[in-house]
Amino acid sequence: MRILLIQPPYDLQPDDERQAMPPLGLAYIAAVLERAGYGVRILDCVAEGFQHLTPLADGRRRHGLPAEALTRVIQESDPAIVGVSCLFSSQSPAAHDVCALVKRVAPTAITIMGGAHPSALPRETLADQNVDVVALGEGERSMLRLVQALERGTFPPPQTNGLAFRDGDEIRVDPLTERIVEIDSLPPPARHLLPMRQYFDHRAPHGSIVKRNPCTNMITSRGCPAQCCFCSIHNVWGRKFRYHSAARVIAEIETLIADYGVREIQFEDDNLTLHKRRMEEICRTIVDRGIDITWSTPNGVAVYALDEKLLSLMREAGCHHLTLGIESGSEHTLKEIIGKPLRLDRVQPIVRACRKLGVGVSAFFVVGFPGETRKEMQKTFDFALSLDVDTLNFFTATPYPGTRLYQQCIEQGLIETPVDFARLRIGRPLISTTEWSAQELVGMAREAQARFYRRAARRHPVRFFTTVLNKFAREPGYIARKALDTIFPHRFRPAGVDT
Ligand code: B12
Repeated sequence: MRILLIQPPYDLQPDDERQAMPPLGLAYIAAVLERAGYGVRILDCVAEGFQHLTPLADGRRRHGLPAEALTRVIQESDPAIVGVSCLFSSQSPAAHDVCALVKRVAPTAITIMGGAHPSALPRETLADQNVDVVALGEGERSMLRLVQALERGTFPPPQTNGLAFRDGDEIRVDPLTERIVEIDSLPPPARHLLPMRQYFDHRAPHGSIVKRNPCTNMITSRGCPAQCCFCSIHNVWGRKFRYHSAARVIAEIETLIADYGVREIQFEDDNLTLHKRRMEEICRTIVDRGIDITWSTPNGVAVYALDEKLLSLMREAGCHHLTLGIESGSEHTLKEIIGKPLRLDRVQPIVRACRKLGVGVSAFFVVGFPGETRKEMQKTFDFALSLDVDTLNFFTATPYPGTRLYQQCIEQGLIETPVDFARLRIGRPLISTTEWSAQELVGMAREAQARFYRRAARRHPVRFFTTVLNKFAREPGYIARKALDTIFPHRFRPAGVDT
């Protein structure tokens, strides 16, 4: 059984930075398949086609291998099964194009798509005849079952838990109910199948705050119990927090150092520190063994899962930057609209503790939820600007499929249907209410962001310019746009342009 797993290209908005990092989901799946004796190839179109940008409509660009190069790999691999990852909705046009190409080049191959987007919308995904199967949520077991069944010439597999597929004229969806309880039972991600050297060379990891290279990513837990209305990750992992043991995390770090000379790690967990004792054990072991690693949390950590003692230990264990998902400066919005279990009075002490310890801090805020008033948004801007952080981001609420926000927007007719998934990006507001329009949100967020940049440049010039230079080295166009926005924040661009 020849199996090819593909990370499709990313579709970039006009001023997006290029990013390329190991597709850990495919690497976890490949490891399970290899352990069961199957030969697997992973093709990361983004890393392998890093220099390649194909223009699309609306000024967007497709970043990654062009169709001709992908065709060659499919021909060479002659796969029986092709797994395609579709982590975010905005990647779905590219993921469907990859499936179409597979069906043209290798018509007998079975295509299976997995990731956050198809997990939330299996029926819509299977409306495309080029997709044969959808994996719902974590894909290791479902993929293995599918491969084993196909090898025996059986389809659908006897156990369909976690799979969706066409059955005659019908679409069958069997939601994932049996999640992997002990995730340590999974082998470590098969990084040996990834072009690791290329990720290090491209230097385009998650966000630009990297202290040392080579830098790579890890994920040490699955599931987040919080019920934030805009977050879609429960479609992949569910809400129960499951985690790798401290010993397993340390072993993975040590392997990354030994095999690839890694010096920095970006933890992509949704709630890295939720299990405090585990986090303490990870940090203590790093310190006790003198493991030479620095790390950050670009996907965000929850303020409610941090305290000063833990922060101090994290700092000692190499943590140099934390991104805090605060979301709102209004208690009402946090509690009644978003549903995040965060008390705002906990935020300042955590930010101050980070400053005291020398840990850099970024903060994420989101405005523009249906039901949110201008006054509440103003509270968010004021609160955010009261924090002594290194970087601040104001995103506009984006209705990702499978979230309460998406459901609400569809039910109340707040977004256009059919939804244009390519436009589901955090800086591109789609929602307008009777109180404010999407276009106004862009202006408000941009004005607040500009105030932050101006203040940061005045108060902490060295810190500010180091951050800017860092980004400039990677994407000069991006910095030029941000500079213009800061100098002319009132200049209105059409709605849908990134803030
Ligand atoms: C790192 C990351 C990124 C990286 C890219 C990651 C990569 N190349 O692997 C970057 C920084 C580029 C990124 C960008 C964005 N991201 Co992002 N990202 C993540 C993050 C934090 C971790 C992904 C990860 O490594 N997971 C760990 C691995 C093990 O899990 P996995 O990849 O999901 O794979 C498992 C399953 O999904 C499934 N699976 C996945 N693929 C396949 C394929 C097959 C064949 C099968 C069978 C199964 C399968 O099985 C895997 C193993 O169990 C997730 C949140 C999260 N914790 O997962 C958000 C997440 C995927 N991102 C999200 C979003 C919204 C975005 C953006 C759109 C945000 C924005 N800026 O507007 C952008 C899109 C950029 C673009 N150009 O279009 C959302 C997706 C929601 C949606 N429906 O769109 C998520 C879920 C976050 C959230 N809380 O909602 N992101």
